[in-house]
Formats: sequence, structure tokens, C-alpha cells
Amino acid sequence: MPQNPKRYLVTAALPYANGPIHIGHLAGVYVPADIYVRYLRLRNRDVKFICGSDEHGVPITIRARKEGKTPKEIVDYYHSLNKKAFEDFGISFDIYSRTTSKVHYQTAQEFFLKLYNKGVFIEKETEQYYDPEAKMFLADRYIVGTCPVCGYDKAYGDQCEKCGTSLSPEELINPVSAITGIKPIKKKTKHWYLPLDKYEDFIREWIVEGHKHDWKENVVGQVKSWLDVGLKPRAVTRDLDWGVPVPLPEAKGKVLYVWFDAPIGYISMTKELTPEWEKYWKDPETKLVHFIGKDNIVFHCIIFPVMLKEYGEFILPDNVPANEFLNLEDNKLSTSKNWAIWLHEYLQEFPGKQDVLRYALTINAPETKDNNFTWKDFQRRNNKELVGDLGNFVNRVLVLTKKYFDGQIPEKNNYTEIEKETLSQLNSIRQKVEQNLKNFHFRQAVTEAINFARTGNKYLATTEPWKLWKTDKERVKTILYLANQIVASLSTLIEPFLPFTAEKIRKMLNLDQTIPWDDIAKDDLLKPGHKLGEVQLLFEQIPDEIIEAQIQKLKKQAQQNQKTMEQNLKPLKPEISYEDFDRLDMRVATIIEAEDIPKSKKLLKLTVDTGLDKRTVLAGIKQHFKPEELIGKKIVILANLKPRKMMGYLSQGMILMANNPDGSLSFIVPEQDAENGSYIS
Ligand code: B3M
Ligand code: ZN
Repeated sequence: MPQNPKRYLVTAALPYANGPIHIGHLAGVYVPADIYVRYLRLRNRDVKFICGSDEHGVPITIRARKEGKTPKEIVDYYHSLNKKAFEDFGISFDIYSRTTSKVHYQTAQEFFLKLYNKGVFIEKETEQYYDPEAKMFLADRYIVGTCPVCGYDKAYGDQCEKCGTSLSPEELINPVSAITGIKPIKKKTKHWYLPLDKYEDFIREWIVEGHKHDWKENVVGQVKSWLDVGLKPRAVTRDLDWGVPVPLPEAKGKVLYVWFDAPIGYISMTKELTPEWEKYWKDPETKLVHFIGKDNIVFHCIIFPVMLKEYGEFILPDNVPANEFLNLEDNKLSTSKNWAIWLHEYLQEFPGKQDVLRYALTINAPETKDNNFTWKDFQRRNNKELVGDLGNFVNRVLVLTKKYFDGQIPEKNNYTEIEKETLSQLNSIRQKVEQNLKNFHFRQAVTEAINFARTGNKYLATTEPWKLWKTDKERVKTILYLANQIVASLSTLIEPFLPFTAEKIRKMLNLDQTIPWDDIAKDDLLKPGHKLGEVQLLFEQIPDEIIEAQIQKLKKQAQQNQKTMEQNLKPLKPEISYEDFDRLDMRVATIIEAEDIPKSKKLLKLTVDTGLDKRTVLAGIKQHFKPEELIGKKIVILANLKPRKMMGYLSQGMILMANNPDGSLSFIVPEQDAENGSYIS
């Protein structure tokens, strides 16, 4: 790739629309990507920044099932929530679309067909894991078991989150269904496979050999270790009812694997953005960069590139600067354990302080290893670096200019050694910022940007204009002239990292245009006589109480979580006699019909075969199960409960269920050999 490519296409991993965005997502993917893109824009590069919701795949359907909602309801909700959170934090996508768009369906299907017609896929009918109770094949996250590589016992059917290995369900040791917890059986089904093993040489040459010096070590290292183990053909279709339908007549009820369709989302979203999308994807003079977290490396460095290469025409990524993970107060961020700082909540509690979080996350970015976010560090960085170094410098300069020169930039006189020295230092800092940005070293880049302000502070502290004002006004003019130029430079230099602050500085300087990047560290950006705007504080001290409150809130969140888990286990009921128990007539039965009662929010109408009779039972399980998945299910029923009229039907009995602490329900299922009518004792 030439030093200056004609254009850039920057993508940020498409977040699953199954939950809100937290600081880990921002730190690992979206803030670094945004910094990079803002920098390119400031350099007048032609760049498009693509992102959107990943709306398919098992994470979505699992969430929907848990909440008793449809997948569509889930993705609609989280798509708008996340879109807004990104906007609020100044993540400046050119488009934030979704993989349920029409364009995406067409693009993904066309992509599949092209590879299909080229004979790229292997078509195979195999036995796959099937959950006879849930009546579905168990792909991806619907199946869990022990990772054959690292031994982690909660690995998913598509990937082990501990060691990152990409897996297929057959490789799991002791697999169980994530839906019912039962041991799955095997059932025949047909799928299409991408024979990754054929591309080992291509990947090795391209990444392990070709990019060993310019890609991050962790990325090349991961790719290399997968190649060393050997790649296997990977199914790109699934037996699911949520996804992009496989565009073949013989593939009814099958959809594309989410990791087949999602990266194509980058292409379809570019299409939605611009009619010129092809030059961003097909001209070799485009530099394509994927920002992702480390768990997505295999998909962006192996599977998607193989797809692109086989399709032909497309360029391959020029870099994939994947980050490691961010921890929170020394513990793994976790949505399910509520151990996280959610963006929308942060904004409620720290309104207007988006840049403080952007800063704390950038300076702690998990670039080369997992890193930690703590509230104490957040406070220190705000109080010392943002208030103390950056804010203080800008404020001092502007306030002094107001005081001595009525808010106008003074004329300068001759520079002395210190001015020359300061300017040369600023120049070299600017180069360091550039160098680090180009190489995706954002922590170092932002550190240097703050050093720019520190250099300004040092200049003021050494020259002490406030001491000279009485005796040498001409000298003070020169000092504040230069100090204002440094502030002007800062308004552009910090823009990629702290866009809201940059805007505030421009306003205070009364600039109607952004200072061009190439002018940073020049000393003629503001002309003598130029009038400044209103001065306001850029940052404010965050006191201990506020930080303490956040730490307490997190602790509470964790405790609350623990408690609900425990509290939801109901205390033991008072003792009963055997006679009491014996009055209950519980029988093995089979559900033979199940239908919705449209008027009711909770109830399904079931017909059960109790061995003695066939009867109607109404069950409050609508939010947890679909009628069609119940038919044929063996259950236990309390058969001598007094019949009750509900919603116009007579309910004769009650189905026994386990009420789980998380609010979900599970059936009490007799073994397959228990017969209808058998009584429970
Ligand atoms: N939806 C993000 C994740 O693994 C995944 C990225 C898709 S990028 C094409 O959480
Ligand atoms: Zn593993």
C-alpha cells in the first residue's frame, strides 16, 4: 500500500443488537476507530466510516426467548438505543445501518450465490446436534460444552471465548443444549461449507509472512496459531428461522450463518451510504481497515478475507488493529452480571462529560494487553491531566488575554530563545502524534497531545507574564501572542480524541473554521487584533464523593445481582404430612395440542393426554414458549386440581414447572420411558 492511499474505508465491528453498549466496547473498538477517522478527515483524506447493528445470530434469538419477545422487537429496541449512544459520544460514523435492511439481504444472498455458482462450497449432509425437546438444531451459542483446546467448560458451539478458538459443535466435549440443558441427539441435515483448509497457504503468505511487521503482534500471533493447528471447513448455513434465508430452493428453513452475513454488512452499508461504494471496495488504492475486538480476529482475518478473495474483485484489509479487552475495577466486564458502565447511564450521571470518558478510555486502551478501568484512575486523569494540564493552560491564556488586552490577540515582538525552543518542541510533538496515529498507537498519541498543552504550560510557568505586566508590557504581548497560537493549535490537535472540547476551544477562540491539521504548531494562526469569544471552563474537578458514589453503585449492582439470584430461590414452605402429599394426584402426560389465546398475554391453551383422558389445561407460559415447540412434549400434570374457568375455557389441572431464579421457566420432564397416566409418588 502506498504511503498515501487514494481513499480509506474504515469499519468498526457491528455490535449485536442484543444489549446496550458499555465502556468495554467503546475502549476496544469505537473510540480508537473514531480517533483514526477524525484524524484522516482533518488531513482531508477521502474516508468513509462504516458501522451498524448486527441483527442476526443466536445471541439475538436467545435474548428474545429469555425476554419473551420476538427477535425483531429486540433488534429494533437495541438498534435505536445503541445508535443514539454512539451519537452522544461523538462516534462519527458516516452510516450506522442494520443487517435487517433490504439492501443487506440482497447483498448477502447475492454474495452466497456467487460463491455457490463458482463451486466454492462443499455441500454435505451430516448428523448434527439436535434438541428433541426444543425441536431444533443446536448451532453456535445454542450449544455449550468443554473447549477441546483450552478446557474451558462454557465454550460455545461456534467459539471458545476463553482462548478465541473458532469451533464447531462437533468439537465440543460433553455438549449440552443451551436451551433445555439436555444432552442433544444427532439428526441429519444438509449444509454448505467453506473449505477453509484450502486457504491456509494464502492466509499464511498474506498475514503471517506479509504483515508480520506492520500488523499488531497479537493479531498475527493468533492467526499463526490457528494455522499451526490447521483450519477446517466451516458451515456457512444454519437451521434457524432468524437470519438471511439461504437463496436456494432446496434450502427451505435455512439461513446464512451470522458470521457469513455480518461482514458482508460492511459492504451493504457502504452501498447504502454512497452510489460510489464500489471504488471503496474494489479499487486497490483504497486502504481498508477493520477495527475489532480480539474475539473477532478469526472472522476478519480468515473467514471474511477468504470470502472476499473467492468472490474476486474485492480488496483485502490493509490492517486489522484488534484490541484486547478492558476490565472494570479488576473484574471482567459482564453484561449478565451487570458489571459494566453503560453509556446511557454514564451520560445521565456525567452530563456533558463525554470527552472525559473518551480520554480515560483512550489512555487506558487495551492495545497490547488486557487493561483496567477504575473510577479512581478516571478521577485522577480528569483532575490532573484534563483540568490540570489541558484545561488550566487554555484557561490561563484566555483569561490573561482578556485581562491585559481586552480579549484581543496582541502584536508580537522579537522571539527569544525560549519561544524558538518551545516552537520546535511543539513541532516535534505534533510529528509524534501523527506517527502514533498512523500506527494505531492511540494511547501514546493522546499522551503526546496532552504534552502539547504541558509544553504550553511550561512556557507560561517559565516566562511568568503575570510578573512582567507591570514592568515589561511589550514582552507580555509576545508571550500571550504565542500562547494563544498554541491554544489554536490545540483546538485541532485534540479534535480526534476530544471532539467536544475541541469545539469548545474553537468557540472560545471565536474561530468559525477548524485550523487545518498541517498548520498545527505554526505561530500565525490567530492574527493580532483577532477578538476572542466568551471564556468558559473546559473541565471541572471531580470530587471524591462523586467517585465514591460510582464505586458504591457498582458494588451495589454486583450485590443486587447476587441477591436477586439468591432471593429468587423461595424459602422452604412449612412442613406437611405424607397424607397431605398423597392428596396430590400427579401424572405423566403428553402435550398433544397447543394454541395461542390471542386475548391473553400469558396463557396458552394446551390439550394433554393424561393416559386417563384428553383434557384442556391453560398454562401461563406464553412469554416463554411458542405453541409449536410444545407439541409432543412429555410433562407432569397435577391432575386433581379443581377445574377453573379462565378466558372462557375450563382449565383442568396444572402443569408442573421449575421457576428459575432468573425468571425463566423450565418444564419438569419425565424420562422418555415414563408412560402417560403413570402416577408420581
Ligand atoms: N457482532 C460483535 C461481537 O462479536 C459481532 C461483530 C460482527 S462484525 C462483522 O460481539
Ligand atoms: Zn478454549
